[in-house]
Formats: sequence, C-alpha cells, structure tokens
Amino acid sequence: MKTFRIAVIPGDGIGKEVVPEGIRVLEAAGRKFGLTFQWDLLPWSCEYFLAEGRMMPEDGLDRIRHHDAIFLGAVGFPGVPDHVSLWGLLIPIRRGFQQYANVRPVRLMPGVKCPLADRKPGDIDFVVVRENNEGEYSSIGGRLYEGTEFEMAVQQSVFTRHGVDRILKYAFDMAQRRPKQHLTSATKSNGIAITMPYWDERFKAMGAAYPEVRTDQYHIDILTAHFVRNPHWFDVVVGSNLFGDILSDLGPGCTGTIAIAPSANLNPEREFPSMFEPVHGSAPDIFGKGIANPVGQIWAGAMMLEHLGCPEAGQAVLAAIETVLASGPRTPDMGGTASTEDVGKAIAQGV
Ligand code: GGG
Repeated sequence: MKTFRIAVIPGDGIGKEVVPEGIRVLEAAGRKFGLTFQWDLLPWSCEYFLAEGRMMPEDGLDRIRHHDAIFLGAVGFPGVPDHVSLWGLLIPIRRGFQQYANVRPVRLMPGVKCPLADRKPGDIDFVVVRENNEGEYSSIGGRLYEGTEFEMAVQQSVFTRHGVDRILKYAFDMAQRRPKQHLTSATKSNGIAITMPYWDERFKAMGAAYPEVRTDQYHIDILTAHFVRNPHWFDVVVGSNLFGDILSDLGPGCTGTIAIAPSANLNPEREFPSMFEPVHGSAPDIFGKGIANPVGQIWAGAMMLEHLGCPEAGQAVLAAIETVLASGPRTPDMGGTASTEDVGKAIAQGV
C-alpha cells in the first residue's frame, strides 16, 4: 500500500466546491489500486488574506516543500485585487518549486458539444505546454510620474537562456514521445522584436537535437485563428507564460468548455512538489450554488496520479470521466441539471 502526502489548497470560490469532488474520486481510485492519501488541508485564499494580510503564511512554501504533490482549486475573489491573490499564492508556489512546465491537455471528449462544426472525439487532441516561471509574468517595472499627465507604467518581460531552453527541451521531449511527433511554437516576433526572436532562435537551435520532431512556428495572432479553424493540426504547442495561458483557455473553448480542462504545474526534475489544478478560476458568479463542474479538478487529479507513478489509476479516472461525460449526469454549464456532488459521485463510482 503506497501512501501519498498531498497538500490541499481549495483556495477561493468554486475551488472549495470542486476540490472535495476531486478528493472523492482520488479516494475511490486509491481503494481500487491500493493507494492511500494523507490530505493536509490548507486554508490559504483571499479569505485568509482578508484575515491575515497575506495569501499564505510567510513560511508557507516550507510547510509544503516535502509533500508529494499539491492539489489546488482556484485563486481569486472579489474584494482582493486579482494580481494580489495571484502573486500572493499561485505564482510563489510555481516559482518557489520551479514548476516551470505548465502542461494543459486539450481534448474533444465524447458527449461534449463542440462549438466547431463537424468535429468528433479524436479529431482534437493536443497539449499546450506553457512556460510557467518567467516571460511576461515579471515583477520588474513600476509606475512613474503618478498623478500627472506624464503618468506611465512599465513592465519588463524576462526570457533567460536557462528558462527558455528548459521549457523548449521539455516540449521537444514530449513531442518526441507522442505518435505525431509534431511541435508548434507560439511567438510574436515581428512586433515584440527582442524577446520573441530570441525564443525563435532557441527553438531552432533546440530542434537540431530532435530531427524526428516536425516543427512549425506561428505568430500568436494567426495561431489563435488556426486553433479555431484547424485544431486538428496540433499535437504539442509550446508558448511563453502569457501566450501559453491564453492558448490553454482558447483550446478548451474550442473543444466545448474550459470547465473540464486540467492543468499540471510540473517540476520535471522532481526536486520539489508539483501542483495540479483545473485551468478555470474561482467563478464567483456561481459560487455557493453547488453547480460548478468538477471535471477539470478531477482530471487534474488523474494527472496527479500519473505524476505520482500510478498511471493505471490515472487512466481509470480518465476513463470514468469519459463515461460520465458521454452519458452521465451533467452540470448546468453542459446543459444538465446535476450538482457538483452528483457528477463527482458518478465519476467516483465509475473508477
Ligand atoms: N485554477 C486556476 C486558477 O485559479 N487560476 C487563476 C488565474 O487567474 N490564473 C492565472 C494564471 O494561471 O496565470
């Protein structure tokens, strides 16, 4: 019997509603596959901020440094500016634990209505690999001449050779392992004429070591159009922190709903814990109604099982998700009347 110690951060809004369903399903997988979990529940959130003046304790990272993984819901709630909550919790964890590869699968699932015409499950199945530690998410900058007509705000992007090369290597390795062996890079090298051509150069240089991987590069603007018109073209798509974030919302938008999209913030070297969360945010507009779709959180749990070295358990959770999406209860965002708990219980039963 393997036991895993998991730091659980439900966070804000519907994070508090979908995380328990993720745990329910992981417990079911544990019973079937001989795994046990020690869930260490942490109240770090906007509510915590309003009481304590910070999103997590000063020694927060030290408290979870030796856990096997982090299972997070969502961050952000009215009353705390979004940049304060994000930079107070999610970003320190991603950076402090060198979770530089944010892996976000985009798949058209059975039973999910695709907004694009004539697409069926199997037609769209790719992965967005987002650089997660630097790029446009930088705290270098500031405001000048505040309150005058010359007021300005400046923010630097940071693209280091170490940071760019390690995410490109991660993406090339992933593409090499997949049957299509195809990697697409997203930049904007005509307009952003220093950092983006640098990324393109490193992409080309890295590609020389992977002759079997077919590569292409697009400017982000036309790439978004291809996501909508030709999503079947893609296999692995790698982008900077901002572009990867945008593409990994657009992708699930093209395959039906962001509510079911999972995300793994990986420290591939396994020196630190990795973090698993749905792509969606805290959705304050539906919080408290018990109708949030828990599938993104549960799928993130399946990714966590794979990362913990339990691929069969992860596959069983994914298969149960597919069955329920195809013919089980649905939350209102997918046209049903089921509750968050109904969907969680149905998936847990199917594992
Ligand atoms: N579960 C993901 C979440 O809460 N996301 C909030 C958010 O705004 N994230 C921005 C980001 O991932 O960069």
